Amino acid sequence: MTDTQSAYQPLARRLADSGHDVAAIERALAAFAVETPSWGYGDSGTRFGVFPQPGRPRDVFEKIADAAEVHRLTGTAPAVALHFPWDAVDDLDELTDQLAEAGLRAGAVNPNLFQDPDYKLGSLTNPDGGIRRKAIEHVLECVRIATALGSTAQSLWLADGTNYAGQDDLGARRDRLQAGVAAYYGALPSEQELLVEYKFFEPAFYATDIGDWGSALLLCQGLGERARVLVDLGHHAQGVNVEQIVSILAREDRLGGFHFNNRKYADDDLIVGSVNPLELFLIFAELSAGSGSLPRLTIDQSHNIEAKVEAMVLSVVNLQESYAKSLLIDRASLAQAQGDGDVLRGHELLLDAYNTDVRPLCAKVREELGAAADPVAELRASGYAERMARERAAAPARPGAASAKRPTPAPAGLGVTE
Ligand SMILES: [Mn+2]
Repeated sequence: MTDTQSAYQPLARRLADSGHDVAAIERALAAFAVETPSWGYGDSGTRFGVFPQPGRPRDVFEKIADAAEVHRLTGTAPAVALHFPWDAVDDLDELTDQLAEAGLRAGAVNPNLFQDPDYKLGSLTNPDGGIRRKAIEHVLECVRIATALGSTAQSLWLADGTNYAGQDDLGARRDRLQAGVAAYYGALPSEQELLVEYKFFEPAFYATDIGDWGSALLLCQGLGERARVLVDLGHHAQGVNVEQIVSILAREDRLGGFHFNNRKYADDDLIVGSVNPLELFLIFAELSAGSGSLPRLTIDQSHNIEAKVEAMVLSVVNLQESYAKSLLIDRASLAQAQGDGDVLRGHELLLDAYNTDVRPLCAKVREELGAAADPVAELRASGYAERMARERAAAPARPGAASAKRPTPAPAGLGVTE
């Protein structure tokens, strides 16, 4: 018996004895899919500094190779979210081919409306009509790129906002915002949806134009049914109940997806589940409660000191385990306890699922997918990071692709991630 089997069998027996359909849970886990972000593989840091890592990808093709390694190890990361112009290439067909060869697909396309010096006072909400038109041109270009790559979503994070009361007219900015996103939404082919992300502060420090889930939801409701809200776990004030936001948006059929990361203080972009694994579980508890169909699940991390591929693998594993735990919630007993007004029985049932060690179950499903029982250990044993460091140091960068390094030099901009 392998290590995986000897740990799995008693767990599976225990789950079956307590009434769980273990085969159905394993099917759901096998179908679970996460998008990893191209920008999470390259060098990034804080506004204080960036620590270049050996073997870091220099362009989107090398980022795709890293993403393929994450998928090989986890069996659960088949798509790569892309960001333009950071991932710009001369030939989009070449990018499509590279994704296919790597066994991956294009995830959401993310426009960049925060880095151009013209956007100092905003992009879609800028008081200058010429700059607003430039911003709209860029998002329309992203629609064309997504169409060429077969991507099915635009993922909009707008850094726009003001730093001082009186800097601009808040109502007029809202009007400009609505006009801008209407132009964006109106250009989408039917297979693409628009995901609208919100963030309460940074880089704007007084009033962010899409600052919370309510203003994002109102915007989406004004656009049409293919506009949905994207929840980034790092974009709320301390103590906000994110799982309740998830529940409300799902109820309204406006939950478009997630940017998973974790925070302790602000938008820290740390490894998923590293700070508050219970919050992550409670979010999955909401997602698993309904029809069972999941929205788009994307990782949004910017690693500073940690090894990038390893950090991404760990995040995917943490997502798998959190989702697996949410599938173990005894929903019938939970409904019974809630109906009875038994305050702590419901809480206890959630904690029963949360405290179950699902690692053997996830390992077994990963092995059946042809991935690794222990992805982090296998990554380390494989020597992938060292091999990339050698090969990429020896090989010239590929022509026709933008540099993986964010084009703004430190210190400006590097602390800003969406
Ligand atoms: Mn984000």
